[in-house]
Amino acid sequence: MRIVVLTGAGISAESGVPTFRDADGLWEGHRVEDVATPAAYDAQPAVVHQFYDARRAALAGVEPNPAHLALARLERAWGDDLLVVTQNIDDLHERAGSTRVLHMHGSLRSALCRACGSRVEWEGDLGHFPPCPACHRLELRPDVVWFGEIPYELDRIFGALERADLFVSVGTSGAVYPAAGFVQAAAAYGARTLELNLEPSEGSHFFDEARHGRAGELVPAWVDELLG
Ligand code: BJW
Repeated sequence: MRIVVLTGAGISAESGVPTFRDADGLWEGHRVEDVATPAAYDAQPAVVHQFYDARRAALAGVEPNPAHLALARLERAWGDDLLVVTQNIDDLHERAGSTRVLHMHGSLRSALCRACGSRVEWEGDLGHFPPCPACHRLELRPDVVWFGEIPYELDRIFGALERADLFVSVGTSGAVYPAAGFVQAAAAYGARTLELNLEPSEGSHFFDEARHGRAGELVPAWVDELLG
């Protein structure tokens, strides 16, 4: 059985990473249009860098939770027939031990050069406009996908959805496309679909089955079920 798991901010919530749209979410303190569009970056690069530099620094203080660890455990048992597609830019799946992870909205652990297009591994801040290691221009921006930009890895993701027997969505509101449409794509290709989320997502009715509760409990229980 080939499985694709889509994860969103809700899977990292119990690690202490704020979600986007919950009451205490990340964008309560930031207007989305101030930080999550290329136009906003052009207008106020220092403000946008400060926001992402703070989120990158905060990664040092958080750990994978039982939901990340359960998906890594599943990968050890399931091998190449499991793919995790995450909308998250944190690195908690990798730190839990998952290796088959696609970051469709980019990563805090890399920087993108607007001059030469290089994606380079990055640990520290970007707000002081450091030179690109490849072309030396001062054009490094956060390597994240903002509204109006094309997400990463779509060919591989849709290829995996086409082959999937089971599609599972964890901790995402279903508010942002194209990820919000993956459930319909997977179903059209013939996969069974399962939602694991704190509450019904915007697309909950598209799933064959939905279980509602905390990812830290639902995901380990689902993995236990699969592994028998
Ligand atoms: C728990 C929990 C716990 C809490 N346990 N659960 C009109 C109609 C349709 C589409 C569009 C439209 N107008 C524009 C568009 C396209 C646009 C879009 O979707 N806009 C919508 C607002 C309508 N999309 C784009 O622009 C995308 N690009 C694109 O479409 O390119 C064109 C194209 C694509 C493909 C083919 C051809 C053309 C790009 C989208 C980029 C999104 N970027 C962001 C920021 C990334 C950087 C950063 O992190 O700052 O990505 S936005 C933000 O939302 C972030 C997230 O990855 C994304 C999704 O959020 P997520 O993960 O779902 O989080 P929340 O907070 O929304 O939900 C958390 C859930 O967890 C909740 O349900 C909670 O209940 C739950 N939860 N605790 C379990 N403990």
